[in-house]
Amino acid sequence: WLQYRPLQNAEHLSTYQKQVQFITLPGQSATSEIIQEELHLALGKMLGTSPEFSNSPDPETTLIIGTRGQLPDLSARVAEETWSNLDAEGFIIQSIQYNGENTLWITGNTDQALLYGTFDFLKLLQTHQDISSLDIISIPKTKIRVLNHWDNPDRTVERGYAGASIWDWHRLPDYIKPQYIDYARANASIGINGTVLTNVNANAQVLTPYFLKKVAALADTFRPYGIKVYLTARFSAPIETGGLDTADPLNPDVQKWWNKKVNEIYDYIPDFGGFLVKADSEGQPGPQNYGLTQAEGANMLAKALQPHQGIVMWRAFVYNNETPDDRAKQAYNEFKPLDGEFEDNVLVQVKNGAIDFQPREPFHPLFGAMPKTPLMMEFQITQEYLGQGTHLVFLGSLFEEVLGTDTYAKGPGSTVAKVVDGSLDNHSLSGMAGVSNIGTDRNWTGHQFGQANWYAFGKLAWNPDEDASTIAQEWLRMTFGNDEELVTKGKRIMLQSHEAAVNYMTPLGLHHIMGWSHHYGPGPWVTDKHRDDWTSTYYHQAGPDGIGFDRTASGSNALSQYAPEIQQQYGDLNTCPEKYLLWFHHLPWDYKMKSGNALWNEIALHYQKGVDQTQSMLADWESIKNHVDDQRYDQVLTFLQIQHNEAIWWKDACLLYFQQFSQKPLPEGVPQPE
Ligand code: GCW
Repeated sequence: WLQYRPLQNAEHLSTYQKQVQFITLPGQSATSEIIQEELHLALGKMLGTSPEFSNSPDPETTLIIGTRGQLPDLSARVAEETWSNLDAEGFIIQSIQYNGENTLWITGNTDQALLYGTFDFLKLLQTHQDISSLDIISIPKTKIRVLNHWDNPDRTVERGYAGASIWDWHRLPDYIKPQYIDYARANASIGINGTVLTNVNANAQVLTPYFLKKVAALADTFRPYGIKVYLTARFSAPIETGGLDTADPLNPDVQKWWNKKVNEIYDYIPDFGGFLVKADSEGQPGPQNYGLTQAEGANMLAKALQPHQGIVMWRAFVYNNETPDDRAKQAYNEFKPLDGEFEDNVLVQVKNGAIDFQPREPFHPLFGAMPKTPLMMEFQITQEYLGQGTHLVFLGSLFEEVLGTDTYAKGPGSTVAKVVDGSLDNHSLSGMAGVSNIGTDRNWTGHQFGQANWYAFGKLAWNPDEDASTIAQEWLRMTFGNDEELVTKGKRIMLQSHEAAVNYMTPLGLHHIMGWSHHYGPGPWVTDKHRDDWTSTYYHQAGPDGIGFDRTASGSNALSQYAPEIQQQYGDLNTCPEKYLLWFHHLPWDYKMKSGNALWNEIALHYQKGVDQTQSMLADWESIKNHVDDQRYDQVLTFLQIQHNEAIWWKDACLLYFQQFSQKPLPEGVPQPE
């Protein structure tokens, strides 16, 4: 999206050229240099101009980019309260009269804010907006906006579908690949201010000096872009790399070891962000090994980081596959009682849903349930359960749906977004994490449209209330151009793509019926063949009597973990949104849906609809062929064809499998699989 496509004869060309002719940029920092370079690149490519830069405003100035401190005479134009609200990252873009000229002013309290403002200004030009009278104030609503790389030290990427890890550990610290710079530019342009470089499942070697030197080189590269680095910390590191015989968080030697380790990290990286931890989950060690709570584990690391202002992002993805209880309930049961017990520099990082990044899940019941603890959202940008590297699924819609849902934690209007941005419970620490889909693939994300998911994540982390449709449109304009037909059709493809995937994979609240372990393609017959608690019907519970997971009081009662309003709404078949029906209810095959159709028929029609939607996505893409360059056109086309064929595969496989229980014919309009 930083393509800076030439405007050629576009309507605004001459206005833009005039507005950027003389730029005042008083800053001297590395970040100021980046601003200047970005403007050179962007304005040269888009407008064919090479602006003149000066350090202080002169009479000809048309664009001023400076902080409050750098421009004392201008700063009085902004109210004291606004300056304070802007904090370190918020920016203003304003049209002003200056020396009798129509001048644009980009300002904020720091050079970092100016960089964000500059990218936003360039977005306005890229998307052909009127810039004659601007009055924009943009302040991020969350503090920590991070990518989570599931990148291993050997450069494999867990659930990565875009090639190897971009971190070329072997050549670091001496060789800084140009991709790192572009990575930093792309992230800064959407407000991402941190990156966890390593996989939550990675071993402890990432905390050894051998790696820390390399991490420091990346931190130095990213610093002027406002991006901090973080690392994953394996709980058993004191044993694995420290020579201790325990990792018990209450053992003073263990605490000492971590204090020392953290001090050492800060010697390498003075502004190190902190740790992301996966504990007591899927084989990872944790405080449970010592009979202790998640809070006791997190607090030990938090204490080590406190002197350096570092944070701990402690994942709530804690579950035990040997527990016969509903997996969807386990994180809540583990964490809810610990509310108030975490140190101030701990965020609990919660996946959007209680199972695992399914095509659609109701929001995680922890949101709204731990008012004394800052809860960080964890979205998955990489499409583990959503067609991986070949299906076009715009996740802006999924993120928007989750963030916009009301938890009722403090009455109506207590949306997940408000929990996450800290406003519901007055937390100053807040954040959003996105599991990265970036790799060494030439187009960064494997699928061209995977970039849109990275983009949407950044935008929604900055402002969790932004709408997916605006984001899609912006991204299309910057990535493919401003042709109206292209934008209209491209948007139509993107905005129906998530619903399409839900339809052809897991309609009406079905979940986790993907192929075992790899999670690609259908596999309702095998849920997890290595876990005896998860039988072949664990998640969908299909049998002759019907289908769906009863999570009401007559079943696992996971529903009781939500606020009473949600319990009532989702618990009652008349009001439960049909998109969550089989998540919460087990129903007979002939259960009558709102449409009047029997459940079996409705399931079949949803699968068919998903197939039809992929067909129309394909047709829309074909119809905009002449607006897209051949290379990108052909790749997306091929992937859409794969997606369409695989939607049929999903439909046929799931319907044939479920039909053995329903014993019913397919409804009209749904062809019998061959
Ligand atoms: O769903 C699972 C994934 C694992 C992942 C885990 C997690 C990083 O299949 O690959 O491990 O989630 O989020 O920890």
